[in-house]
Amino acid sequence: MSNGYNVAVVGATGAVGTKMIQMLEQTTLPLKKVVLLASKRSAGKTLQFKGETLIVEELVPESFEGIDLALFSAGGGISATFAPEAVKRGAVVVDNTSHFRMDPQVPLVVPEVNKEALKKHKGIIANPNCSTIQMMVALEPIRQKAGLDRIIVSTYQAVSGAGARAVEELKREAQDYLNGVPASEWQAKILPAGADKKHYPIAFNALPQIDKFAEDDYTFEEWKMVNETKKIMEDAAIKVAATCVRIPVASGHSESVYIETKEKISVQDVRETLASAPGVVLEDDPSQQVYPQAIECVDQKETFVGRIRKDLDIENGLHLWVVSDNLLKGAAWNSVQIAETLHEMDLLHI
Ligand code: NAP
Ligand code: 3JN
Repeated sequence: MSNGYNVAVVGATGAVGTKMIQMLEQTTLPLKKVVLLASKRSAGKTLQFKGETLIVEELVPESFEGIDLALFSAGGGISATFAPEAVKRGAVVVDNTSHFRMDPQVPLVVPEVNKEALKKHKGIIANPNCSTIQMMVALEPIRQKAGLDRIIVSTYQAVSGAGARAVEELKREAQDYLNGVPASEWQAKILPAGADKKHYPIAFNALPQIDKFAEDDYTFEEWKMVNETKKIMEDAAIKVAATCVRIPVASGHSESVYIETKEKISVQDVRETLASAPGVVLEDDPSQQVYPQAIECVDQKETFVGRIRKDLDIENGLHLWVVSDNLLKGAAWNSVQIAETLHEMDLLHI
């Protein structure tokens, strides 16, 4: 970097990419140039950056000539092909897809939790899955205090996690409902998983399937939460199980998280710990009906935690409600925050 970084956004027209642009507008990183990349379909479209009109370019390997930092969110296949091309040309890649997440050579980073892992990067850094990120931000401070033996999480995930077309699908179905069209006539094409055989309505529904089914009747989204948690926390022994559910919310993932700590910790201690934890906003006052809500976390960078209470039967068991903007902390903000952290640690180079 001479007088600012040249940054490429891959997948700039997508649900995550457009938020990446917003986060770059607010970043503390010194920027020289921002290059917006997408498929041939979107080449020539224009997008605004800090009041300037930028033209979207078609992604090709040469797009990365002179680029210092490349933020990828155009799907795993695109990252597999083009992230190495970017690194070859001297760029550091922060990848939002699952493609490199479990690669032992690639740090998987939530800055509030494991920024030290960045020191080992070899050009590519992986951004975890959105559902994992917010859970890590909420649980790491508790783990530091009392250890963590077990996590059982049920997610309530917003449709924007499945991309811009899924949001359109929710809006279309909601409009059909208001127009009196019976649900059997709605045209579900994307959810629960674009690549799967069957599609079901999401409006006024809850779908206990995110991504396709993998081993043991868990979905890939559920396995991501299990495997990524173990990698980020560097604890292969931690017990994790997840049930991931799509609900008709546009943005903001909510999670019901049950944990068993290794040591006893009071609810008051958990509240105090979380009140001062990085990236966490404590919203927990049942007497005043105060708790985190998806609608209120939209466009916020923090992770909101409430409904903290003891399990009724298990001595070291606790329940929490964890909410965050899936497109910001779950994706675009975590990526830009990784880049800012790399810069602060003088690691934004290969
Ligand atoms: P989206 O709204 O469907 O956007 C997809 C983006 O990828 C668009 O900009 C699209 O450009 C671009 N793209 C598609 N094919 C391309 C190609 N052949 N070459 C270049 N660009 C191409 O999807 P999204 O929700 O933003 O998600 C994108 C990816 O981000 C996902 O596949 C996933 O891997 C990752 N993601 C991660 C998280 C997380 O949990 N951290 C959350 C959501 C998504 P066009 O306009 O040209 O089609
Ligand atoms: O569905 C959600 O709420 C999060 C989706 C994330 C996602 C969507 C498509 C492909 C991912 C991801 O980040 O794990 C991927 C992927 O890259 O595998």
